[in-house]
Amino acid sequence: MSDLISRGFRGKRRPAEPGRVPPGQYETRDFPVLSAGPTPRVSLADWDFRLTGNLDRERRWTWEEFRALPREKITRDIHCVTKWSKLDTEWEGVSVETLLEGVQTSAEYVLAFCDGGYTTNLPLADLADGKAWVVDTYEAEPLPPEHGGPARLLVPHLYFWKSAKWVRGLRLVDEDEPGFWEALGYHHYGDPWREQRYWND
Ligand SMILES: Nc1nc2c(c(=O)[nH]1)N[C@H]1C(S)=C(S)[C@@H](COP(=O)(O)O)O[C@H]1N2
Ligand SMILES: [Mo]
Repeated sequence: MSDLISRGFRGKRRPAEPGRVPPGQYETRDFPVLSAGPTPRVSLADWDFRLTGNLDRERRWTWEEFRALPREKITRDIHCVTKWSKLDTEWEGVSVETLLEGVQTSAEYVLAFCDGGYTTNLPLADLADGKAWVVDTYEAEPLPPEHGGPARLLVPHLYFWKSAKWVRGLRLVDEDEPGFWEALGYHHYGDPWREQRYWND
């Protein structure tokens, strides 16, 4: 009897807590790979991270300099516009707030740029107040290349296409300009709780 109960219990997937998954999303335990092109490869010796555009002076970190910055552990839910959500994903990296320390700018928007040419646009305020990170570690392991390693942006409060893989820097800009998917019809902001999937949502 107890055998039966425990077998049944083990086999059953615990449904997501109500309110945890935004409208129109379902929970997955997998980690799907969604890339618009091939996985770019860059050696860590050639890797750097830059802040460019409208700011007092450009900033640049080599891989070693980036790794020496103050780091945070982050546990967040992520939501892909193709409707999967993954709960309690675990990352480590540097908050964008840390990277922006001391930066003087009048820019209100950012275009994140990546190896491979992908871009995505965000309001600077969404990156600046401690809810976005450049992460290099997933579940305590180096971020796998297909998921954006060596480093990706993590902006979990927006749809996951804003979390640019293979990110190499942020361009601070005065005018919002669409990134790769935004130019192809995805919403410029992308709040999953308001289902901002496409231009007119
Ligand atoms: N550089 C780059 N970043 C990207 C993408 C991409 O094609 N290229 N795809 C985006 C989309 S649409 C999603 S849903 C997530 C997927 O991340 P994953 O492959 O780690 O699940 O990465 C986002 N970041
Ligand atoms: Mo996506």
